[in-house]
Amino acid sequence: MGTVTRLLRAAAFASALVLAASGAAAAPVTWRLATGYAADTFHGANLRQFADDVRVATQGDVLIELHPNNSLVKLADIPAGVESDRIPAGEVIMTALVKDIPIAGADSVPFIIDNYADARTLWRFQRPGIEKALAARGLVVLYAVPWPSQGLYTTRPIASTLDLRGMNMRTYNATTARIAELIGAHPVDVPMTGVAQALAEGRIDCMITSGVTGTESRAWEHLKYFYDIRAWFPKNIVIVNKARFEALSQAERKAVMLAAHGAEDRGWAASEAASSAALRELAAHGMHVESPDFEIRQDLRRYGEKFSLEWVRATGPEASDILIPYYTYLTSTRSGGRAPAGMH
Ligand code: PCA
Repeated sequence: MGTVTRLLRAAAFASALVLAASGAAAAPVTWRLATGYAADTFHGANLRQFADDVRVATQGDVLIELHPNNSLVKLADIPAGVESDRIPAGEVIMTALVKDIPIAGADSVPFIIDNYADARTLWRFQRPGIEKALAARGLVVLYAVPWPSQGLYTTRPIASTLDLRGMNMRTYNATTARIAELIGAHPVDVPMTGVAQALAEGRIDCMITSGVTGTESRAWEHLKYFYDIRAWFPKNIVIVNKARFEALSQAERKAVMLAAHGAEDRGWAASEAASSAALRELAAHGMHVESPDFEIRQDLRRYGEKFSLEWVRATGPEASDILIPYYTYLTSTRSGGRAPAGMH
């Protein structure tokens, strides 16, 4: 090798080192983010905005590539996928974590939340435990945003939950399946992205989900009644593999977390706005949108209490670590509150 070639090589190597050290030549980091939900739901729009904010704040150094609709991995497999780093990031409904992290189930304890402010209070007390449990599995929490409150859809009017016995009830996780079972309905597991088709095929005659999901699935084509029972406010949580997160520079981590805070605030407001718009849309399509009458409420409460008790027992002291401060806060800020079973 000639001296000139050798010199040129040395110079190229030296400049590569300088570039690498300055970070100028570093390729952008791309996180694929899998979600089991549609891109055009308010959660999807919020995620897009979050990805955009991260890109802008890191000057294109951190890119989040969205894979909606269960297209990359199915919803149920997302937590394990992110844990094993098969996919760097994901969005799941928090109750999907309940088998490994029982306190995630606080999200579907029925009838303990009246409104978005209560839901946010619950999240405040639930978050430290969720963060800790996820950190132990190598996961970092970015943000969580609730679906609107869950209402009851039926093909025909119901006078009590006895009328739900034997109906095919659409469920979306172990929690909703247990509720169907308690009520005496047949659980039919259908992911959100399959609800419209299941309705069209007449495979379900009732379901508990938000006005938003009913609207997006054109529920009115098969279901005629919507009872605004406000059963619970399940949250979607966005997580990232911890090693991936820690591989970012300190400034990038800060930028991601800042964008995540923004996404959380924006998402809660979007959820609330989408909730009222959805109920108006259900009614505009001829659905009977009703508040449940006293008997149905009493009935549902009984099942709700049974479910809460099961959850409190299965979860142990960690359940009280969330629910006691939650109720203490609620009762200190207003008279009453909705006390769950097992916490009286
Ligand atoms: N929509 C999702 C989860 C809760 C909701 O409102 C679904 O029905 O699967």
